[in-house]
Amino acid sequence: MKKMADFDKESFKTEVKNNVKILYRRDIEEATPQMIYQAVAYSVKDDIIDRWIETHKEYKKQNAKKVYYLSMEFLIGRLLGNNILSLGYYPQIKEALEEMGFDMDFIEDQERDPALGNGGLGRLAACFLDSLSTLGYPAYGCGIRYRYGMFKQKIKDGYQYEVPDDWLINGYPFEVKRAEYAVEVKFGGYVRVEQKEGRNHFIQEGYSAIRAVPYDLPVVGYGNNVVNTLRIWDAEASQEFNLESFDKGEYSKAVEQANLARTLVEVLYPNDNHISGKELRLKQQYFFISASVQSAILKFKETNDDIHNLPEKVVFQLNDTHPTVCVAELMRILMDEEGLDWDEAWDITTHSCAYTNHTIMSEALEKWPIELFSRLLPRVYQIVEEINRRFVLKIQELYPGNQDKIKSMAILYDGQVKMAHLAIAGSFSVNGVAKLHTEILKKRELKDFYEMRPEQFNNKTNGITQRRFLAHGNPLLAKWLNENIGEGWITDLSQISKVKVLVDDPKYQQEFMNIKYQNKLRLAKYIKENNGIDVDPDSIFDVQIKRLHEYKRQLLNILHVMHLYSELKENPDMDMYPRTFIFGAKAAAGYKRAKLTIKLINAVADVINNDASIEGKIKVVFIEDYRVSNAEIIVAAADVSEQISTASREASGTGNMKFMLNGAPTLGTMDGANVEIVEEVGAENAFIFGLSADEVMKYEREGGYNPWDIYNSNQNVRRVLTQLINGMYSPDDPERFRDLYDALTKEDIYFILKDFDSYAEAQRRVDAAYRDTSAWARMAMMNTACAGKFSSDRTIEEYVKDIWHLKKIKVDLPK
Ligand code: 26W
Repeated sequence: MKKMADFDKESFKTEVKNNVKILYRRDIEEATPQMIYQAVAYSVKDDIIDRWIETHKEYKKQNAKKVYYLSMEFLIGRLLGNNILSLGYYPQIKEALEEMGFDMDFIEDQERDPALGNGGLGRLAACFLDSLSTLGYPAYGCGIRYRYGMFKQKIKDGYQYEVPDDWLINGYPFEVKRAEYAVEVKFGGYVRVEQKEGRNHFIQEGYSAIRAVPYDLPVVGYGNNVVNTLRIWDAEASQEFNLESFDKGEYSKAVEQANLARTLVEVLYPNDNHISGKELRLKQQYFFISASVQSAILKFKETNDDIHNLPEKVVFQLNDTHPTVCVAELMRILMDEEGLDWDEAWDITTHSCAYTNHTIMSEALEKWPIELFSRLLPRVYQIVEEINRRFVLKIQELYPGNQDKIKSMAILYDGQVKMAHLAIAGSFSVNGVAKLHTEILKKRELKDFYEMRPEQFNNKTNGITQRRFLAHGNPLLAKWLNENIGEGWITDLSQISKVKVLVDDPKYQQEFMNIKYQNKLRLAKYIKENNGIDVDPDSIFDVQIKRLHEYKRQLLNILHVMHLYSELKENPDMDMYPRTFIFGAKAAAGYKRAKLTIKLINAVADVINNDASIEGKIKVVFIEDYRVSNAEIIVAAADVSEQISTASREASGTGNMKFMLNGAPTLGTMDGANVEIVEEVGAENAFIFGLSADEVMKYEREGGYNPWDIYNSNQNVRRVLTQLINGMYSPDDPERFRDLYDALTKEDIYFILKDFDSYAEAQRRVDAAYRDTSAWARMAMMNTACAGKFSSDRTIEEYVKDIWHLKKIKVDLPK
């Protein structure tokens, strides 16, 4: 076995050279940067493998309880840099590469972002895996190996175009194909009932079978030798069945299966907070769930012989409703394959599954037509029917004669399968992702369920991993922290509060702001290279990066920019601190209004950036293809964090936490985790504005408000609205932005006009505050110092304590 404990620079270099030869039949002098990256990655993987093996030996030895984090999305971002950091070799490898004539950042840049997720939910899953490994808890992430991940965004003429993300094109060095763990997943056909030994046996026949083949990715814990597994499933045609079909002359069936295998994992649905209702998506869901549950049970049986003990050794966490079919699939396996009766199986299932809700947006609540569901999953559907029948009986028992309760809680209703209801019925825990969000679930969205079983509900405020978003993304600040408060924060973020004693000291203030400045230079360079725009690093970097959605209100931000610009044009001597408004956002491909908002941002950027008369006081930048890797650069450079969703709509937000940690105060509404951020940092260190969640919800109960009242009474609002339709930002087509105008003036369901004045006023407070250099530095430092709560390590400890009940594992490397 390779010596694992310490790093040997010379043998590393030799290994890299060797890998180039083995992989590409080339000498290192002839290798492309991509080849070097691959060769380095394989060397690093070599080091990981031993730890990976040891970790799993330990799990087996201890017969440890594991969490299976079931998620359709894992937005892991690049792995090379992070893995090296976790192994503790970052400076050594950087040095070794330098000696070989390569720049570490440049090599890291060769890696394609594995973008197997849309946004918050997928990134949270990735942060959770990082924390689970670092804390030493046994865990599997289970997901899908999409052939194409989140699309790449190109901006042409101000419009978004989607380009397929062929992330596997060069091969992905960190994955390991585990063909030996392939399982079969069945779709369609019919169910035949057979009487045997006094009980019914349910046999699915005439189905299409797909081979689910796992690829494992290592999830490397920081400095502790623990390596968990992210298992992503690929689909292959089921060979045996194909031959059989061909024999029987069922050519179409065989071809059908081959096609299904090809299309099944082809692409990630790029919708965030909106269901597409497509058959293929339900297939994806069942595919990865059936495969994951099967493999979890096989693993369980390796070290346990009584299936009744499953809940003591296995917990399935459902990341939103997307994996909810898990409840019925587990029931199917326990009854049809393990031979348990209904009550035993139900008891095991409801002690093994737990559900996290990530959104209250009604468009995102998953429902499947019964016709589709039962055709695709005939046996699973029978089980859902029975779960529903029993669940409805229980409701009737509790609330005799109350039809409304059944209407609002049944799993099958109106010809649909309601996945959230199935998830709640089948889980022992239901959690929201921030305090406010959980309260809204209890009081409004899931009120009836909460009343029925209050003890089932709990809150787990989200978090982020400080290892990616500070240690890796902001190396200068990381170094400064290490020097001034020690390295403890890397694995215990509560220690970052030690920064508090430094916030009033001019020397530290200056150092802190100088680091911010360096990071702004790094971002300015990125923007110059990628957008061709010069930005002033002395201006305020005001950043809004997140998926584009109406409720997140990028439109409010850009309307305010338009307003500022008008003010400046009317009054050229207006005293304003130079500001760079930075946006980054992908819109779902079919989301017209979101795409139009991108066009508007770019149109406004075009006009403003090219108007020499304002002397660069305002710049607007739309960063193309916002993703995890550039997020790390952008977040580190931000002065202001825009978190401006309509109150009550953003379940938590996690970008808000990344900015806070990197010393950017929040400009935001009292929504999602912003509420807790303000609780931690103090209202004086944030810029809060707008309606509260209660106020928004009150308006909503009363049927909304009338935007024309604001139009008529507020000149500033009227001016920017008029600019939307008078061709100021679309001279070639004044009607271009009519849809945005209509959305705002007809209903304004996101309260953009309602919050406009309050937002503009908060922006003036930012402008004023930034001028006091020392006070601003203090505020920025306070944000960093108070971010301790928002580590995903804290979140994971809460999940472990309240839901998962796992034990920490120690992994020692053999000498
Ligand atoms: C079915 C289509 C679909 C796809 C994705 C529906 C819903 C989703 C997700 C729930 C959207 C999402 O990413 N939600 C975000 O989850 C984050 C992690 O908890 C929160 O921080 C965000 O507030 C929430 O919008």
